[in-house]
Amino acid sequence: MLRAARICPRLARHHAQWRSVTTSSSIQTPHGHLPSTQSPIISELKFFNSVTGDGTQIPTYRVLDGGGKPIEGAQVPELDEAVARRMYEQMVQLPTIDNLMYQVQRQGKIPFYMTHYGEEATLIGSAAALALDDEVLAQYRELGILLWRDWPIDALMNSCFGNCEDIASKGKQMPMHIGSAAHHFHMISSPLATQIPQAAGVGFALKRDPARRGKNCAVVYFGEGAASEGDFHAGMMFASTIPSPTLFIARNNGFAISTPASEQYYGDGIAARGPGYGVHTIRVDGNDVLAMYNATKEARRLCIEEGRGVLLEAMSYRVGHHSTSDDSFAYRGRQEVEDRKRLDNPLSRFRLFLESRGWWSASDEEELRSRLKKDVLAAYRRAETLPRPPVSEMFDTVYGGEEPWTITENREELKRLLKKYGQTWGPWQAELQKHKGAGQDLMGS
Ligand SMILES: Cc1ncc(C[n+]2csc(CCOP(=O)(O)OP(=O)(O)O)c2C)c(N)n1
Ligand SMILES: [Mg+2]
Repeated sequence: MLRAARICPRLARHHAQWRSVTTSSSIQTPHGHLPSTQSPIISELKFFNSVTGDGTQIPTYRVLDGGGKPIEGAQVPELDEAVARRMYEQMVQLPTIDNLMYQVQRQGKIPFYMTHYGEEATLIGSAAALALDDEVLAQYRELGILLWRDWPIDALMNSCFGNCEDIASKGKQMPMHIGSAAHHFHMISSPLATQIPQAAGVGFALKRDPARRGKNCAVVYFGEGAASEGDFHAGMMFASTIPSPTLFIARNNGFAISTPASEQYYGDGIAARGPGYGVHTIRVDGNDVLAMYNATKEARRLCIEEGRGVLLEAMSYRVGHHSTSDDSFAYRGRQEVEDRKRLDNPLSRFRLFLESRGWWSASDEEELRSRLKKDVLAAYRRAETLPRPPVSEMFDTVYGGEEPWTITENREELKRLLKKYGQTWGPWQAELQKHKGAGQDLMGS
């Protein structure tokens, strides 16, 4: 009473109205008198801090053990031999490309590269479970998805070198900022997590499109570090409140450059956040390609059938440095990395499984490795010798539609400078020779 007497008249009026509504016999709420929740009423004063109910961590779904044997009760997916072999081949292709491109960057031939070591199963297991025309919005460490969709290695090399055959960006993007509209893989952009709310929008667009509704979903990949951005929450919120078939795949590889995952969250990883948004959620052993395959397939089914978001957290370990701009031994021990590689290697786990089925042999392995090496090397050599795009290309297709005046001014300015210095100043002369047309497309016009 005392308290009621102290509150302002407007609030007192509100309280009186509220009392009359909640005591009215016409209101039938099954759980008492709380208008915005179906929550049961209890008398025990109790806080909670776990989504499992009993305080334990969210479990991790797994099919194969470390020796490639199905664990008790696990459902092995019905993959035929050809698909299973292709999955393994694609997994091996990733480190083959990474080994070469890392060296190529070290030789100064490309400015940047990012490896996928340790995440081969996360990438190929999920890629194989998606439809080829599901819309993928990725972060930057997801080359495996595009390769699974038959994006040629030549295309990757051309984009790393930014040469005249780099179809997607004509040399405008950094290496590993890949994309291909034909492969339903949206162009990577550097600012972390921007792809997450965009994916919820793409999912919504799919839902509105009669030709794709119930057929496709949007799939967004992001690291556990990116999940600390506000955009993660915005994306989850969109997909949950404006329901859209959006599959969120968090690659929890333990690091965001030098920040360990333990400093990225205090709760139970990324998966614990899903139920907060009313989103179906699963945590998966990301080093187990069959677990990733099964979980992604089911997540995709849920997404499409219910037209709602689903969250999958793939647990793995980033074996490589963050990128060629990073030396991870400045913040983690060499031994830790060696131990992880030895104890839980996604490639050898799957290879042992294939061998146990009689689907793989030592000679298959030898043949594969030498074939992949040859193919990757050939693509690299081709890309390295191709010239850069004509200089004027850098201003084209930056924006769709009408060209903004800033681009027009930039082009005119460069034309003026090239005319002044392009044929007399050594460094510019040398740079121009690397471009198709040696700058004549601008200087001559
Ligand atoms: C908004 C924004 N902040 C910071 C960066 C710099 N940055 C690039 S990658 C990265 C770490 C991301 O880690 P994670 O999301 O876990 O992905 P991983 O590299 O482990 O695959 C950071 C901080 C950025 N690109 N964008
Ligand atoms: Mg990470």
